[in-house]
Amino acid sequence: MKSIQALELMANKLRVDSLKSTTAAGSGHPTSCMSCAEIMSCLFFSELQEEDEFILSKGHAAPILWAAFAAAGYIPKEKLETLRRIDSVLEGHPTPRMDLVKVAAGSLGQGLSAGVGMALAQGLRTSTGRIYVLLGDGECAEGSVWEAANSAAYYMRNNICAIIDVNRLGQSAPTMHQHIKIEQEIKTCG
Ligand SMILES: Cc1ncc(C[n+]2csc(CCOP(=O)(O)OP(=O)(O)O)c2C)c(N)n1
Repeated sequence: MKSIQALELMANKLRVDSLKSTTAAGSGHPTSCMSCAEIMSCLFFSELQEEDEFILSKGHAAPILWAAFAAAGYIPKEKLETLRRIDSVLEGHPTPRMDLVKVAAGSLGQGLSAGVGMALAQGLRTSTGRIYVLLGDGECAEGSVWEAANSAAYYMRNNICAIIDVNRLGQSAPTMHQHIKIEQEIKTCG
């Protein structure tokens, strides 16, 4: 496990690499990468084990997933510059065209459902691996997220971990709850 300081440095490296690749591509969602840099750094360089799986449900943040794979040594760093090129497997959203990706993501609200399926399959294989799913807070407005959460609870899977990047923003406006504390919200609603 790396030190907190090393994880902080790694988060910033992932930010820089995401900015560089989206700048080279001339498109993408760099700010969605910026807000989840610490989460990605801690997952990839402290938490994930050999048998674990990771699903980037907020798939538009793919540049930081590619940056994490490069930093972990799975793909050459130079390849990051090929983001979104027609002949590159580093697409704007993750797809299994890139062999480290198991689940296509980008249509928001679907990653947790896929993760629950994978968690059930891990259980059948008696694997000790866990499934980690990273969602956006705007994405959580999708009802399918909560149906998946209910399924996970129903089947009592304890090998799935959903992480929400609460950056307060959706695509074009703040999210419904932003950073407001629940108690405050209840008070406002009377
Ligand atoms: C089903 C679906 N609807 C709409 C979109 C378009 N879209 C792309 S990013 C985005 C905002 C996502 O916000 P959030 O989940 O909070 O992620 P952030 O980028 O803030 O981390 C939307 C609506 C989509 N990709 N999928």
